[in-house]
Amino acid sequence: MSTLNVAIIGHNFMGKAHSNAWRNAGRFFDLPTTPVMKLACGRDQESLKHFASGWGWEETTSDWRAAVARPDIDVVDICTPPDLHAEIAIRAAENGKHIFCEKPLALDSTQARAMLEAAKAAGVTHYLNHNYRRVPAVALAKQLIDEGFVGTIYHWRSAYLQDWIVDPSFPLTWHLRKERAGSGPHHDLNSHLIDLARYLVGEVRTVSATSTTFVKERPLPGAGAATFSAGSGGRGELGEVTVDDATFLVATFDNGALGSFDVSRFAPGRKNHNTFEIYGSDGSIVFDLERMNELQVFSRHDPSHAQGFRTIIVTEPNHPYMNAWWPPGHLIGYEHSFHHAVADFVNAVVRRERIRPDFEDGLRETQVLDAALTSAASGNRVTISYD
Ligand code: SOE
Repeated sequence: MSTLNVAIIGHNFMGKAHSNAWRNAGRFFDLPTTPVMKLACGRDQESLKHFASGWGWEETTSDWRAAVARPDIDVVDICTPPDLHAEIAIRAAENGKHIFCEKPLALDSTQARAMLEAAKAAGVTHYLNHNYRRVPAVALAKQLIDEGFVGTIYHWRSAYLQDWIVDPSFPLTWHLRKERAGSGPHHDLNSHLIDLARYLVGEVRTVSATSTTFVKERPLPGAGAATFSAGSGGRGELGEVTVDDATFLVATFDNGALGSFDVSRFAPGRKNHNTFEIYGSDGSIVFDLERMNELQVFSRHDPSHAQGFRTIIVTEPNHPYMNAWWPPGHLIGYEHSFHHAVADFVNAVVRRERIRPDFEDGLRETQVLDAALTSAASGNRVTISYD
């Protein structure tokens, strides 16, 4: 397989981040085959053609069903809002395409299970792009945990806070409608935290969640309403917000640890504040995406007069992924985690190996998301039975 022809569906923020990675990952990582940016698919033809020419996609189409059926396409990259993920992924699998899908996997567990079953039946590679697993500092945290640095894990404390929706004049985009997004920051951001918790701590067994919606009506979006900036651009009419604006949950893990997950897009000053703290019998690890090249660690085995949190600058060549980039101290950014995902995905496709997180991880993550929604609605703690 000398090339992998890629079709991307969706061309906004994630479309750009993925395009950058498809175009450049092979320049920094020795890939066993060359990804070809073959086909870009979207609804707005003018912006699609601008996107395709800017990023180097060879062709464009408005027909995703035809795109995923083309015999010359090997990989389908799904960058649409979550409500389209299931139909596209299942159709792509049925056509024998490998699938690179943005998070969250699906609107609910029923969709997630159907996606997993279709991908397994087709024998294709299926990847769920929780890119933060592939931030070097996060991958180093995993390495340290596996080496026993923290020992038995007692606590997982996490938060994912942003502020781009706090302005009541922000329009009613798809992110604020349940039928499009599944939920608000719960699907958007807790999906990331749950994936990181599963990666670093283990399976979640029970959840107790509380949600609220602060702004219950918003201006309907005008044409091309900006996704992440305030200002309505709307037509003056108001529409109902049908998702949470914030969800806080407490969880227990199979390994006995206790966890907390706080997500909100109403936290002024928090721009992309994805943070976790892990406390164990032997030590602690703390990560903050807004300082993504750093990892804070504490070891109880340091000499007592020298104990304290210390900062690791995660840019050494022996740190995960970093030997592909720059000399120590030369920091990398958000976009590099997508390069790492594309490189690992291409290797998994060629080697016919599982890449994590995949749709099975996505199903379990969605079962946690669903359980939390059930808990928030009932006020009761919910136990998850992964069947
Ligand atoms: C918006 O909350 C968003 O773009 C998420 O959808 C992404 O998954 C996250 O990485 C950055 O913020």
